[in-house]
Amino acid sequence: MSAFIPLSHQRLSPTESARRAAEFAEHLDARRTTRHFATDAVPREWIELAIRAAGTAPSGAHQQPWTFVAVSNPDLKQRMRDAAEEEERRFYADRITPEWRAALEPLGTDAVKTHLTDAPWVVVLFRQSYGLHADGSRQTFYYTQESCGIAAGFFIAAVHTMGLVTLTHTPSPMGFLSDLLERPANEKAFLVMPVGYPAANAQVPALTRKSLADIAVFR
Ligand code: IYR
Repeated sequence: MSAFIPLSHQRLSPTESARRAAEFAEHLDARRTTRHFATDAVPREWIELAIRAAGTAPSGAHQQPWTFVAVSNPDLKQRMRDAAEEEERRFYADRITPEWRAALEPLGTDAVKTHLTDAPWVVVLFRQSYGLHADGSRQTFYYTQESCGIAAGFFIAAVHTMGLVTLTHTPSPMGFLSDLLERPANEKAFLVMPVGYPAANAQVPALTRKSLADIAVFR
């Protein structure tokens, strides 16, 4: 039985809630994913703060089943890029289906992953598929996919809020990241997120988002 404490909360005026709601939606609507990163440095403290923000995400049974590995070492980033590109070349040559190729076509993705070496930081989110008790036995973790998805969302929002960009990169398979980053067997690479400033000539696909009517149903 855990202890309970009073919730710290101050109710906003309806005007203030409405104002913040509109401002936040507009703020997130300005976020874009780009593949083009500047090589300019980003302080480690900013990455630490984005990870702190991500670590506030709700998680199944509050098990916080995530590990963020933040890589700035150029050699290590290069090795990650080499390994990712090797997998991606196989993906784009053989594993991709015609339907998948058509879906990716508007995004202009290919096996070349310059963002993994251009961005000053590459943050790899590992999902802890189970935990380890002090005696080394396994502890079941619940809803780890959902938990890590939410934490990734918080991280992405934090990066956007500090005026930086990130790209949700999912090399497949991602097993090479466990080896390169020396992660234990209970951790599975979940998402790769290069973080930095956009390149001066950064481009994004000319995409539109679904409208509210397309994504929401009210009953
Ligand atoms: N993992 C590949 C392919 C890829 C898949 C999806 I779904 C994307 O939205 C983008 C890319 C790659 O990283 O290129």
